[in-house]
Amino acid sequence: MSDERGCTCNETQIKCKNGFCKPSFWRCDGVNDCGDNTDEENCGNCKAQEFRCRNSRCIPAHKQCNGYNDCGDGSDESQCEKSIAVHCSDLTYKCKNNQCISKLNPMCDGEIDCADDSDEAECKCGTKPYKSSRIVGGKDSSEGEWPWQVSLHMNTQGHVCGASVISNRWLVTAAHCVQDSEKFKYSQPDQWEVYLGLLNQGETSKSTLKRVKRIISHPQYDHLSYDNDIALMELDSPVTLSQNIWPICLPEATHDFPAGKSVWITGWGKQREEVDAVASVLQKAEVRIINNTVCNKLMDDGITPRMICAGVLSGGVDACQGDSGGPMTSTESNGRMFLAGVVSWGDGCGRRNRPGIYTRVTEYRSWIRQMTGV
Ligand code: 4AZ
Repeated sequence: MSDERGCTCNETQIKCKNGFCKPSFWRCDGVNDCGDNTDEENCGNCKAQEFRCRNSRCIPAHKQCNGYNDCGDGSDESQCEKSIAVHCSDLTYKCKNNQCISKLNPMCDGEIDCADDSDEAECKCGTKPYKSSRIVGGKDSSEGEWPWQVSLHMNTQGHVCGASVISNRWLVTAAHCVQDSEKFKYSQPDQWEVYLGLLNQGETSKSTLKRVKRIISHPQYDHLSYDNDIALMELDSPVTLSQNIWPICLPEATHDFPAGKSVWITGWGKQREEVDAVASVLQKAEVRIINNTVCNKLMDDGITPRMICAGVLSGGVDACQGDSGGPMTSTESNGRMFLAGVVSWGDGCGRRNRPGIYTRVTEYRSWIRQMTGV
C-alpha cells in the first residue's frame, strides 16, 4: 500500500492521518477505513471519554461494564465478562422465560446466559460436521464445507437459484426466485428439483434429490424494489441430515452483524457478469458487511432497512445471477455459522462501488418461526 500513502486527495476524498485518501462517504460509517480510525473520529456523536451505545446514546466511558444498563439497550454491558439482566428492548436478547440479557448475540455461543438455558437450547445448526478440508472472484469450495447450501433446479432449465437448509424440512430462499415468469411457473412447487449435499453441478447423482411440497413467498415482497425478498420452501419429505446436509443457524431479531465484518457468500452463479454459464463447482468468496447508510448512497437510495449490503468496494468479488436465494454465512463467536443474508440483487456483478444486496434475515425471524416452527 506504500504507493497510496502521501497522495494528494481529490475533492471526493478525505485525508487520513496516516496519509491514505479514502472516499468521503466512508466518514463516520462505523468502519475504520483509514486503518488509524481518523475517518471515524469527531463524528459529532460522543466526546472522547464517552462510550457510544448501540442506540446512539453517549454515556461516560467508565460506566461500561459496571453492572448497570446505562445505555438502556444493554450495549454498555454487552461485551463484558458477565451478562446481566436488563429491561427488554428492540436491541436485547429475550430468553424463553421472557427475561432479557445484556450480552450481544448470546444465542448458541457455547455459554449459558439465560437462567433457563434457553439461549443454548436449540443449537443443532451452523457447524460444519465435515472438518476436512458463482460467485465472482471466488474459489472452489470443498465437500461438506457449506452443508446448508442447496441448488434449486427448475425443470429443463437446470440450476437457477440457491437456498439454505434451516431444518430437515425447510429451506430459505429469495422471493424473486419463486415468482412466475411468462415461460416458467416458478411459484409452483412441482416445477422444482432440490439438490442437497451437492458440490459439483456435474455430479447431481451423488447428491440428495428432494421435491417441494409448499412454497411460501413473503406476502410483502415487492418485485420493483426487491423489498422483503425472502421465501420458504417445504420439502415433500424430511431430509436425512448428514456430514453434507446440515442446517445453518437463524439469527434472532436482535442479532448484530456489524459493518466491516467478514462474511462468506456461496453459490453456483455466474463467475462473471458477462457470461451466461453458471459455475460447476460451488464457489465461495469473502466479503465485508457495509453500513446501510453508506450502501444507500452507493445504490441510489435503493436500500431499505430490510436489506443488508456486503461486498468489496474496489470490485471483483460479489454474488451474481444464479447465486440468488443462497446464503450469506457469518461465523459467530464460537465458530458457529448464522444466516446473515439471502442473495437478492445488485447492479451487475463485482462492479466498483456497487456492493451485493442481501435480504436481512434478522428482520424475518418471527415470520420464519410462525410459518415453519423453526
Ligand atoms: C441476479 O441477477 C443477481 N451482485 C444477484 C446478485 C447480484 C447481482 C445480480 C449481486 O440474480
